[in-house]
Amino acid sequence: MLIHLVNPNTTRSMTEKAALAARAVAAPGTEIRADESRDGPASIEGPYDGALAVPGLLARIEAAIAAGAEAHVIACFDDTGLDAARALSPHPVIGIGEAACHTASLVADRFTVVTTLSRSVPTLRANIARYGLAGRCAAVRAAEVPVLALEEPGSDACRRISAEIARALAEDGSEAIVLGCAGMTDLARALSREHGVPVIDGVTAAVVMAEGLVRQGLATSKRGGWASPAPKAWIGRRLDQARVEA
Ligand code: 5HY
Repeated sequence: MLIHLVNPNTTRSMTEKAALAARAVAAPGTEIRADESRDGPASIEGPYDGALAVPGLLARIEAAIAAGAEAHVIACFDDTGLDAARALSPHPVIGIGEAACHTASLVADRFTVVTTLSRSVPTLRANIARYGLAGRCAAVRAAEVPVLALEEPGSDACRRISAEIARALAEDGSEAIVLGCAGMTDLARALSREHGVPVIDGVTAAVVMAEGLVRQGLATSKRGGWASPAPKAWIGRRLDQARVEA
């Protein structure tokens, strides 16, 4: 089985970190092919970055379909471009945010999401409501850590995230924590040991869900909003189509 893991931001080190986590949980017969957008922001922090990241993401989805991918994992906790990618691809598309929150709901009655910056919170809250999990998510908290601080060796990002988890467990009535950024994927096990609760990483959750859908022979229904894109007149440059590599 070939699963495409795509980072919608343009930071290669974050892609590689997510790919490592994906390969650690993938079944023996699963190949993970990881890439990142080639046109867009270095990190996604809020709706403006999220909107600008979508065309570059779709170009990578298109290229992966041509390369034989059987499912896609969008490795950004905002589930950037998830609906558009589900319309574009005939294969299952899983966002790490949706996967992580559903996984948390299977191991805890209430969970708290700990993400990076406050500007990311409204998008995550809206997604969680759309996924039907608002009643299970006690809070979405920001550790006030910029996304790219997670890529800086020696930053205090992990300490700040751990402190926010401690506050969540003390104040939210939560029984599990969801890490609200793909860049946190390498912190889940240590934070779970430190705090004694399940700490869910979306990359891991999404990969096993993608494998499960492929094994069941399931893919996105094309009857409604995720119907394949209709041909359309266009004016201006397109960044959503994979460039033919020179
Ligand atoms: C992510 N941004 O997972 C999100 C997290 C956030 O570039 N990768 C990003 O802060 O919204």
